[in-house]
Amino acid sequence: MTTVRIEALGQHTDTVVTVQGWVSTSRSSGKLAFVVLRDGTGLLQLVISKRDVPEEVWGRIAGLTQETSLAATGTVRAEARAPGGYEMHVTDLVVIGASTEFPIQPKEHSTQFLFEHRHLWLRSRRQVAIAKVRNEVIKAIRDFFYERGFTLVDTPILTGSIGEQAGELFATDYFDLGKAYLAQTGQLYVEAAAAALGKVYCFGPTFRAEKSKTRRHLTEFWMVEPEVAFNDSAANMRLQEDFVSYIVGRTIEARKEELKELERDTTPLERVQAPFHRISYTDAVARLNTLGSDMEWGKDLGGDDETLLAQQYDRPVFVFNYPKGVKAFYMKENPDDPRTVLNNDCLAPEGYGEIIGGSQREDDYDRLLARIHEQGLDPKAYDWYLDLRRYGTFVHSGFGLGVERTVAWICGLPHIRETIAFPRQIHRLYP
Ligand code: NSS
Repeated sequence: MTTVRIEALGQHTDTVVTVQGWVSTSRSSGKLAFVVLRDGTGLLQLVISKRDVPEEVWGRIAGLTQETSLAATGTVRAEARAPGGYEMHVTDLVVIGASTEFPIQPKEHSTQFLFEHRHLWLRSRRQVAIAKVRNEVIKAIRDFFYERGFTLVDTPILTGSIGEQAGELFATDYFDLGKAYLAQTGQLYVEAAAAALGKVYCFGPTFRAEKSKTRRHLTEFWMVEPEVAFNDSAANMRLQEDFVSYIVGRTIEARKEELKELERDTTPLERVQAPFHRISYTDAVARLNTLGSDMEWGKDLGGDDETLLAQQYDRPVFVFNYPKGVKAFYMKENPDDPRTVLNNDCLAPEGYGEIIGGSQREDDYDRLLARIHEQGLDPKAYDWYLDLRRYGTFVHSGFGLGVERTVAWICGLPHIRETIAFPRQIHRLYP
């Protein structure tokens, strides 16, 4: 007997096949039973008629509770009204694994309860849809860079004290060498690789011991970080708008079903096309003040300010050239206004806030060293990084896009914790 996945049933109509999966719902009238089966590739309605199956098979119907795993054999027919578009008229059915009192029932559960049962919650239709959107976003990211001749460079997760902000590091003992830290970013390493390969990116998990309990923060998240030799800040923003438009375009095209399952109105996503809006930090502060915010020049934009500003635009907006004081040491000083740096954030519309942080890098040895001192960092730890300015320094820029924030925005989810299978938050390390 041929065993097939539900997604492939279209090639097996009017033939007898076996499918395996888990019971989503089941109901029986005493003579006729309907079971909706789920195998991760789709849904299939099983129709079991008492008179068409041996008595022992009919005897199993009562045990087909939610999430029971089973194998069913029968003839497949197209049936437009059935979930998934096909129906199987069952001639044999074997229970693989019973499931009594599955903890997640088709009713309201608290968020706390659902995250405690995340390993089971993943099976729900919404969670499956989110996982598939995430998979598409990641594939789009890799394709975008591959098509444009970028080389993927895998950067270390165990690092010396190198990163964004000293206070937000996870540390672990590292043999005779003292502490190792989980990477907050791969950026400094891809800067080195950019001098070898021209256009590079890294893509992996990054870690921040931030005590931020917001809907936009995880302690472990995935970030993709391209770095391009000879790109200045303006070219960096052009790359970002092409990149984000590509990801969104691909996902709304390829994941229509999943976005429908998530009840995402894709109209605002269809507008996500280059060019994006651009506003300088200084103008943004003035704009925010006219909108009623008490934002002061010199401070970083908070989540509320980002939301308020982004609401003024119909597509993503770049806020560029922030004050030096609120940004990382490696950003290049703005020659036209040394109080600021040549950087940008990209704010997503509809209240989703910052999805990208990027900048042109300080390529001047002396200025970079001065910034390292100013920020109280240990110059010895950055000696290799300074080498990039000693040996053939070059204008270069790059950025980091957070995968979870991007997926939350595309799916229309209020919180990023559902965008990753097993989210790590300050108060959650299990399952
Ligand atoms: O801190 S960033 O703004 N920038 C960097 O790490 C640079 N080293 C990137 C680069 O230029 N190569 O983080 C970049 C993005 C940010 O816009 C968010 O989308 C995401 O990473 N991000 C986060 N996502 C989830 N949780 C947390 N805690 C988080 N922090 C940043």
